[in-house]
Amino acid sequence: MFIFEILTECKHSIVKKREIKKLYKSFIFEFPDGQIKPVDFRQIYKKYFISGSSLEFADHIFDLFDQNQDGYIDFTELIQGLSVTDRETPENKLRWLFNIYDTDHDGMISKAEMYKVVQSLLIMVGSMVKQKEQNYIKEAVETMFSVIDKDQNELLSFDEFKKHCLNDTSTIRVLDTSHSFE
Ligand SMILES: [Ca+2]
Ligand SMILES: [Ca+2]
Ligand SMILES: [Ca+2]
Repeated sequence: MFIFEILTECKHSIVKKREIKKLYKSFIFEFPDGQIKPVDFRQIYKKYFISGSSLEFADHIFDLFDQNQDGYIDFTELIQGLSVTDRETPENKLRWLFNIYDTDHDGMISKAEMYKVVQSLLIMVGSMVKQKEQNYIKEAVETMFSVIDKDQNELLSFDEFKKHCLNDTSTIRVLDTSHSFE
């Protein structure tokens, strides 16, 4: 089974040791040298993301996964990147999550960025996004901004984001599709 399909299956729970072994087997089967290259990642992206959506986003996600910046995603980085383990501190996790949403790296999350990323992540974990859900995402983004954006400048700073997420884990459940904060 394709590794992203397995990850979709376990997206609602933190992956157990036994499941990690299973994931590792599929990972090695698909990537025998233990590394995902940017070109592989683009192919995964094309298969799982909306057709016609920008490949820049694939490269952005690739960079975030490639924590040691060696140009490859190894198994550990993949698992950590998909937030299916709970080893990291909340602060690190939030920073990672924040960086996913801040696609232009300007230190702020705009509504457009949040909308685009929520949509892309839903598709990455295997949900089809239908028109009805697109409206739902738009509403969810509006609601999130009305609560999180304290100074109402239509942008979320890391500070606003962190303060809110540490107090309200339901936001994390929406933003982090792996539900790993439960
Ligand atoms: Ca790496
Ligand atoms: Ca930004
Ligand atoms: Ca703000």
